[in-house]
Amino acid sequence: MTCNNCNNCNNCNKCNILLLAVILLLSTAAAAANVQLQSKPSPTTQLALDWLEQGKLSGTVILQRKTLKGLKPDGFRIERTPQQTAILSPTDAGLLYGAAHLLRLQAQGLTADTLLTENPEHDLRLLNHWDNLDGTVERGYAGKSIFWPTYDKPHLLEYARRNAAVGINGVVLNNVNASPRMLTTEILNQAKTYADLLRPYGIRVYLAVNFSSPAVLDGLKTSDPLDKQVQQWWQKKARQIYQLIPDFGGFLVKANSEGQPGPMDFGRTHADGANMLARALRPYGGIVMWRAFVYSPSDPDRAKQAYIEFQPLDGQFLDNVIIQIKNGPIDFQPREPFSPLFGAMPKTPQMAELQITQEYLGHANHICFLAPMWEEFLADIKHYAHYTQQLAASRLRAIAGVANVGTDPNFCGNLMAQSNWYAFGRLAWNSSLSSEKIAREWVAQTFGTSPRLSALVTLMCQSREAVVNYMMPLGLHHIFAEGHHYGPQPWQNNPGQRADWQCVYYHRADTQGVGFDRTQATGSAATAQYPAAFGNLVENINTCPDKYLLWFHHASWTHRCQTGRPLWDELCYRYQTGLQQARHMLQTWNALQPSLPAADFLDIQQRLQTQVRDAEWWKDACLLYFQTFSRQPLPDFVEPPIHTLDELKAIRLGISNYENPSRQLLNSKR
Ligand code: GCV
Repeated sequence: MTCNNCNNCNNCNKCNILLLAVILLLSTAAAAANVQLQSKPSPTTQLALDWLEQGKLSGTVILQRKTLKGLKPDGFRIERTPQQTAILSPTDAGLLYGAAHLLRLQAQGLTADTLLTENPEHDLRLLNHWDNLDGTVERGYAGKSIFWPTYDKPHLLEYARRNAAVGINGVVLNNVNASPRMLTTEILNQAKTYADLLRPYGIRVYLAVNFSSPAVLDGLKTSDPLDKQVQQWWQKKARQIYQLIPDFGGFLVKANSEGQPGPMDFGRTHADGANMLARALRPYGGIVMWRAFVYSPSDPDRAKQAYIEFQPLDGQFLDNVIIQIKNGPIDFQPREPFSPLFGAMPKTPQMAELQITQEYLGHANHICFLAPMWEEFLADIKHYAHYTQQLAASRLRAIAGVANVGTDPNFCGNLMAQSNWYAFGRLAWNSSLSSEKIAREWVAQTFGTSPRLSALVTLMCQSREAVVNYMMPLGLHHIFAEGHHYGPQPWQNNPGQRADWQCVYYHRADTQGVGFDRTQATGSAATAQYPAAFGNLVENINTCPDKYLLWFHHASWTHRCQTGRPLWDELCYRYQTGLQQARHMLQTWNALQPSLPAADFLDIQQRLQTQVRDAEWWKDACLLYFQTFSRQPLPDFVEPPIHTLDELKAIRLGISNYENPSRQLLNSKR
């Protein structure tokens, strides 16, 4: 554990004295808003003091570094008496989080309990930036990279503040599709600049690395992890990094996935690759986050492949390796069951990877609050995969979110999307928080506490289900347009390409029914990878929740859903409901105009209008297409389609220009 004062010692004498000075100074004198400090506190405690002062927190607040039983390093205790409020924490970062907590309460018109203790559930709460060195952001909808090729200091510091305010304490600075150039001296020096700027906010930097770096950067004959020279190359690189960045967090690796190099290129395993990097980082306390997002065709069902590749490696990873797993077994769909890998590797630390950026949820055009999706996932892995117990016993407790941040002045492409960044941080701290509580907190801090704004909280909490309904209800998945993943293309079926890159592979519609049979009885047996309680539940079509029906079953068009409706009617009902929910969101927003800043109101209003048109598009495209298989009329409750299937099939959106002329059709007939 490094000391918080200099970040590179183990509580040396020098640092102990410094810490003592800060404690005395803060505990005897530091009423946040009105006390003159006689000597400098640490940069982190100074930030806490600044926040409290700027937040005009009423009364006297004392910050005190203190080790208390039951407090984790980043945890804090708040003790409130009529005279003063004390924030106590073993670390400066904990004091900062405590200050943020007080401000969060104040923004909601609340005061702290007389005694409250907060500990983070995950020690490492990380953002993953999919930022490329040329400034583009993979799946980014909020402008360019905030790191590459250059940065704007005020924007970066505000980004840091927002992270720290929700407890995010680590950032991976670059895309998992990593350029080997990331490890050049020039780029590492730039990473050092970011590490220095982010450090006061309690944020460490991490890098995504390309497994072929030794060969590509320095001409080694191989990047085989069992090769001595390769091992030495990584050791030397680690030494160089830690000389520049003493508190460097570690590496994130996407290996043997979607064309990225990895140990399997040399006949080695993921464990061989991860352990080689882990050995290089270990002397400095660094970790390796090794992604399990792999889908080599080891099985005809893509949903099974990561489990097949990783589960047998349980117990083979060194203790500074953690396996990073996307929440679902496919790829950040609007709704997926949890990945069966969770809980299936009891001897290996695991971390969840959530996607904050809305790759599959309407980019920055659709308003979709993601906390309900994450709440559902977290509840499921707690219930079925014993996540809480596993976390408690784990050597490394971490969680990551793929960032939705860019150079846009509002960071996230639109103001409402900031709520997802906020929600990720809050859930990383405490995964038991409800979506509703998080939404309430965010609304209060963003727009104030007018009682009318409770309608916005409701809108947010319902928005994810609306998106699922108009895009992919009942367990449908991956029927997006290829490439940019915006808009429907359930008919996509490119001859000669990988089967599992085609939409028809996922929905398997035919005249009998629709859905992917993943049962043991008749299908791919993906259900067998799950803990029995979940596997049995979804194996049986009569007990499988409707929300996962077509994920696990090829259900007949006449199958009676749990609502009592036959499948075709239910599908129609969901798409129609999704459209109505999108319209309702727009109406709710319109009614909130007096309570909202004008520019934000108009910007989100326009996006909601687009969202309604897109919901019509999804409904028409999917129902007309699936109707060619069900051969049944649209029930009366479904609005007649605005567009024909042929017209909708003709829409071709560019990968980077999805607002191109072919989209005009969606407006033209309204
Ligand atoms: C960073 C999906 C996305 C890719 C992403 C990949 C991953 O395939 O579409 O953009 O690449 O997941 O998570 O590695």
